[in-house]
Amino acid sequence: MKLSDLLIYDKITIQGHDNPDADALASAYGLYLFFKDKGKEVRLVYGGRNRIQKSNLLLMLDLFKIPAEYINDLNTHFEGLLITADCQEGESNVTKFGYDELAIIDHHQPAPTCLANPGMAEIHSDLGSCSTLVWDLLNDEGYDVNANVRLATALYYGLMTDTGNFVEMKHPMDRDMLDYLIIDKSAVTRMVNSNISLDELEIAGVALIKYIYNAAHRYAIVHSKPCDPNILGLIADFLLQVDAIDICVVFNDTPDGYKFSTRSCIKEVNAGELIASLAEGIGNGGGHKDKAGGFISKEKLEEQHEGADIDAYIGGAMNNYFLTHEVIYAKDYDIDVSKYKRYVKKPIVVGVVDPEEFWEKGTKITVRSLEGDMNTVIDGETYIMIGVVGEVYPIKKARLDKSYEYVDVPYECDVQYSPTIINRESGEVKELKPYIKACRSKETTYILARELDKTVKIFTTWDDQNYMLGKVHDYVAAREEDIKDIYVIVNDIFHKTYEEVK
Ligand SMILES: [Mn+2]
Repeated sequence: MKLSDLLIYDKITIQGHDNPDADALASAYGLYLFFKDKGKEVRLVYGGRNRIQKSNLLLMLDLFKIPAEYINDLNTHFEGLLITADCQEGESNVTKFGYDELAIIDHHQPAPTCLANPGMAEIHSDLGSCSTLVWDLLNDEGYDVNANVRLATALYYGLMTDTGNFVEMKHPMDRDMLDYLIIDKSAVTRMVNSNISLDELEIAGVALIKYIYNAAHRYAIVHSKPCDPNILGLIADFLLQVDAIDICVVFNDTPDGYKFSTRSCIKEVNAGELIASLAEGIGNGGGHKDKAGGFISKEKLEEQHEGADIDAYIGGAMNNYFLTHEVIYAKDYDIDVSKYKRYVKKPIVVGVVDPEEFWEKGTKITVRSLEGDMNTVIDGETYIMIGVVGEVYPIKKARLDKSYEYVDVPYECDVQYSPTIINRESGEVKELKPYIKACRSKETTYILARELDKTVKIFTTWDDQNYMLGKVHDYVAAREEDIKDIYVIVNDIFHKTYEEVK
């Protein structure tokens, strides 16, 4: 669905969820301004038991002139189109009003109760905020949010509060928006300094004394009462400063599930990987190695772990996480060769880009892909390689020339987010795709590998600070010439790239 598809309606109402947070207000406001600009009769509304009371949100409404109306008459009927923003009509945190037509713009999990027909919904649950989604939809319409500093700052604040001050962002588009926005910093500072209400101070205080502690693995779990998502991050940051706590998992109830913040200060546990693992198959999670966030859907938890309440599930999943993860430090580890088979690399086609085609030597660049950001400098030596599943990594020119040859076939790779290259000095962004050349390995590479029957974390000989995660059915591999060079190859890449030597 595009926003311009909705221009057939003359009367448009945008509804945020009850008890709206900064992201609901910002994303609804972006939509409000767009349709207002197109000459539509627009309203921005929310329902629920209470009017907005939190001081940062009242300040936000005032600073950015957001015309949010509180509607408590349940018989209200909105003529024309109703758009629910940062929420889905049909869910319990969305007051039911009347409407003629319905559209949905949201970044939560698609709810089974969602009433919109698919052609009238944009739901992207991998985005950090609904503000990001609205920014993207506005971009597609050629609507520049930076032309209005109030809107740009509101969207920034929406992403900021939904991702624990940006540390829990997990999609490259969130970063794209953050790089793009030109904001009023003093407005953000004012809102940040009226962030916690007295009620929330109490919620955080109660949460902190009700922790569950595991002494063997030095982690704490906290199930907080419902509060703003950014309060979870504050609780988690505080817990991590305790000397006996290395890892913490903090969560609370939302209408459709549970929102999480995780923290870790030890290299053996990556906070982003931990929450992704806890939420696997029943939600999503990601972020950084020290701070991350995620979500578990109530519906899916019930479906896949029948009868489990969230506390029992998290307790069990944390226990399991530490029991089933083996840590390997490659430099002190000898593989048991008898358990490994010999494989040879297939002559597969990968993509390569010379960054000097974009900017001159010495330019600091970021290559952004679905997997995250890779920072490097254009030095005439380092090229960018794009692997079989769209993964991006640097390769030295000497190694490229020695091991690969260019081939005259079109480079094809189907990925959900097309990798971009960003000039960190000028901010200019370009898509990598048109510049990718196909090349093929010309060496015969042999490895020893075995399929994993349990999860491993490998600290390789070239990076002893960050582990590579190998899950069940992935492969642990060692180069035949140097069997200390141990690493993980994920299952689908392994089967596309290697074949057994019989
Ligand atoms: Mn949101």
